[in-house]
Amino acid sequence: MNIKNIDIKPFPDQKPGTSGLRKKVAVFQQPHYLATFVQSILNTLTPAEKSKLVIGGDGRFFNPDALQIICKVAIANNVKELIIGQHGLLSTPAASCIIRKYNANGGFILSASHNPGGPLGDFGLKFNTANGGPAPESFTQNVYENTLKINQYFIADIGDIDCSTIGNQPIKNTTINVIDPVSDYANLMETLFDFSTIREHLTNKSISILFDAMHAITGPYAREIFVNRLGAPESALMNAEPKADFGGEHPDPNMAHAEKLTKQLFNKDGPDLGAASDGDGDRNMILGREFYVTPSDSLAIIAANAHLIPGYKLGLAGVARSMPTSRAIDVVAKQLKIPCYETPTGWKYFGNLLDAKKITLCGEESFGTGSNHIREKDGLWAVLCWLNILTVRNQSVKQITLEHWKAYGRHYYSRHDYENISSESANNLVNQLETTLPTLAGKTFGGMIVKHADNFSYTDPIDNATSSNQGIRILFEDGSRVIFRLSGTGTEGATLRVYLEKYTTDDCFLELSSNEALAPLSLIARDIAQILYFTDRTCPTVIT
Ligand code: VG1
Ligand code: CO
Repeated sequence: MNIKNIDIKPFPDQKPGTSGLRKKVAVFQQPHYLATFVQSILNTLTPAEKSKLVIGGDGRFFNPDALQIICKVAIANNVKELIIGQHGLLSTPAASCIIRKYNANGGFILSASHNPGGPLGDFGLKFNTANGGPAPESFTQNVYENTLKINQYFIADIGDIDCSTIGNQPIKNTTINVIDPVSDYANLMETLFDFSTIREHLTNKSISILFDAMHAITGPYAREIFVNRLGAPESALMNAEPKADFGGEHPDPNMAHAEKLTKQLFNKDGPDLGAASDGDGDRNMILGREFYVTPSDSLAIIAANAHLIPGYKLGLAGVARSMPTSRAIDVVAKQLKIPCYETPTGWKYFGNLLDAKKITLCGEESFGTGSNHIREKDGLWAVLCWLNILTVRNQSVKQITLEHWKAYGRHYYSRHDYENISSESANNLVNQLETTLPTLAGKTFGGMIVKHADNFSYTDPIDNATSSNQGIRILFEDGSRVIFRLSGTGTEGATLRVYLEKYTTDDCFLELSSNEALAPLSLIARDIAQILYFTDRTCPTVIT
């Protein structure tokens, strides 16, 4: 077999963002673009670090072509074994599970997560390391530096590889091992949750669930777990056939995009639990009957009830949340007398804490929740946490949340996204905020006094790596917070995220809508950042 050495010029735009390299499909379709990036990743690994690699993706448009390119480049680079999800499919949490289970050195995840798919949509590639988690910033930086100077890549000159037949096949020095994408992950879930009790409740219909896979990767996983293993009816699944363009919809599990699911839950006869996951299966939205649980509250409630779940009954070593995530989890950690870490946005920052056994659970406000069972956030795992808690507590999602607020206080929370603004306006807005930061402490806005304002910087407690400029935060005397960050996952212009949080322990305010409770803070945020002036926007595009 021939190995071709292809001479190329570096692509200047291969800098990964919050979660891998994400671009419009057309960018990835340029000749040599993907192969060059894959070669840069392989150049950054030592021979021992690229002996066994996993490949799988969320099945979006370009997934099959990308799969072939990655395999052929890996074969040309003498990777000894490639473990591939059948048809090139693996949810992000399943990829993490498989890297860990088979002691692989890492893996390629083909996904742009919650971003739209199809020929005009987005594609992405992420590299995870041997712990099953997203590569740390230092590795990604080395890959990026390589992309700026790379001048050739290697590719096997062969026909397409069969990735649809389960089993092993040798190609040159590489063994191609095609595996079932679902069973290892489903087996792992069985070790963590009380499947027999959940099965009892689902089959005798004392609990009902409706899960929206949003035409994305979780469909087959949800069918195996909820229907085959837990006895829920097939009607418990919505949009469970993965489609390359996600049915033309936006596979982002929030009430705006999972509109039909939300409608069915906001109904007095609706199911007990409603849930949705994103394109690659790592996010989750939790709904109860006529009730929405914010992701930050969901994390806190799972932590407070973790002792009811078999996999966590021995207690939690500690917990962590990304900086913009609400501090509901901090209050639970305090009560449990366990540490609570605050990390920058992005799952990669939880990896060291999980590996060092400092934390057991962690999460982000962006519909991400997870634990030490893998090194990615995990949508179906979060749904199983709630199912397990519901069976033990015998209360509704709403009752459990209201009781949680009574016991711990409530963190009103909302994220306002201003999507697709020009990069120039976004940068000007952030620069202006930066210059005013030192002058803010002590000032009063709408009756609220600023206690502290800074740009968040994080030093990893395990390897001391420092990450600065991770989001502007303004903390008020009463414990409220306003945070501003620019998204690192978009592919068009810039997205400004404004995170609003206000805490109350006063019983008479507990059931206020978050819109009402956060309205004054929202005005203050708009004022301090001069959002209208810099962006010309009078309101956000998406509120979650
Ligand atoms: C967003 C979220 C962040 C999450 C990241 C990847 O990043 O805010 O919390 O970790 O997406 O999630 P950003 O930089 O756009 O705010 V996923 O499900 O897109 O891999
Ligand atoms: Co995702």
